[in-house]
Amino acid sequence: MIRPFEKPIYVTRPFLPPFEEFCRGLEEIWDSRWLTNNGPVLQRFTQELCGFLDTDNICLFNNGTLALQIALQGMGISGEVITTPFTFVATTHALFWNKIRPVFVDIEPDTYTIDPEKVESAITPWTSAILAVHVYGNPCNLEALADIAERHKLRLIYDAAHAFGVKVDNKPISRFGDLSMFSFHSTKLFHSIEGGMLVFREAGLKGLFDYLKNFGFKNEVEVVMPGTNAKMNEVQALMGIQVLKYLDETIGRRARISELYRKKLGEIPGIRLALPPSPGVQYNYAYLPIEVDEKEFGMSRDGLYEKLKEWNVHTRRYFYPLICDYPCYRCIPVNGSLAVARRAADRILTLPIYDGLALSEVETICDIITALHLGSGHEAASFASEVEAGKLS
Ligand code: T4K
Repeated sequence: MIRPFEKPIYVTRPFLPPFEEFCRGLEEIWDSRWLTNNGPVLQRFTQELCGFLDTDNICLFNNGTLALQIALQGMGISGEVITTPFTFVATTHALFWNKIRPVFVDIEPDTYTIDPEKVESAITPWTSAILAVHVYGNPCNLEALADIAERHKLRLIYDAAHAFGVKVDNKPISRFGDLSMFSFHSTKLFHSIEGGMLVFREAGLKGLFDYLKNFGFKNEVEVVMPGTNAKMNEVQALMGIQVLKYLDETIGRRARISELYRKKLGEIPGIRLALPPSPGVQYNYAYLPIEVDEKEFGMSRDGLYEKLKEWNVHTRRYFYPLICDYPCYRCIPVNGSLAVARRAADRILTLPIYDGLALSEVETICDIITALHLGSGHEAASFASEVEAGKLS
């Protein structure tokens, strides 16, 4: 008999390096008494990332949202930017904070990334850039977007928040487009507690980004522009250095989890794994999105989300609702139909995947989903009533 999990199974859990290893790193920070403002650990982290990504053009920030805001500001993006509504709300917020008008267009059904054809048809004289998202770490249609950007003289910016470690034709995903933003938030497979990174083509942007993240200071007495405070601190950088050491192992373990989900869920009618194997792409297995077909599965995506909670499995509906449906963005006219994005927002559920999730736990999650499909969720119902009765917390 399948039993509900005793402890909650979350959609993700941060990877943590061995505690003693982190403490040794902290000792160095204690000894130096240098906590932030471009300290030695941040410089080391920057060097390591330059090596990892094979470029000198990177800049680190205290989170991905501010990194993206500063990228748009530093690149002088204005007017309209064509973007996707199927993403985390920070993608659009970064435009808003720069007084840029988002133009939402539909996504592609297989990768959930922005549809290049829709991008092309939304271009106006006011369009200055495309802001595309490698959602779940699925690479966008890189060639088509580059072609459109070149022909229309638009900047091509990638929100690569989910895509650290992804490679296309053996090249880091940051090689594509004018600039990519990565999030190092704790919920990401690679993290620095909180953090963000810009990787860019033009070396000249580095100085600008450095000013913008540090109040615009050039030296003690000169402020060259109205910057903000978006610096990564030394403890964040230490976590980043230590997590980076384990990245390959982490991705390997996630690949095995993903494979097991694919095998087990592939047998259930109405469940489709939304991570298409694609030639030339090395995935990072950051998320485990599935599409639920209510008719075939016998339960809606929301029904499954609620039912799984009764089994102590806490999935997420990344990304529902669509950004254009949030009250603060509802006033923005939408370009054409968003049928594919709406379907994805209504059907996708992201299942637990993280380093430390045991394969036996994945088996159980899949067994629960199978049981729910077959309509034999009696144990779940009794678990829920025990919770209600205060027998379980
Ligand atoms: N662009 C895109 C496409 C993004 O997805 C994001 C962020 C950004 C831009 C902005 O980057 P940042 O400024 O965040 O660097 C989470 C993250 O906070 C957010 O970083 C992420 N995307 C988004 C997709 O997910 P929530 O509100 O879902 O997180 P939360 O706190 O509910 O955490 C999810 C689960 O993770 C929890 O149920 C339990 C677990 N958890 C979480 C934390 C923070 C832990 O076990 N330990 C933890 O410390 O937004």
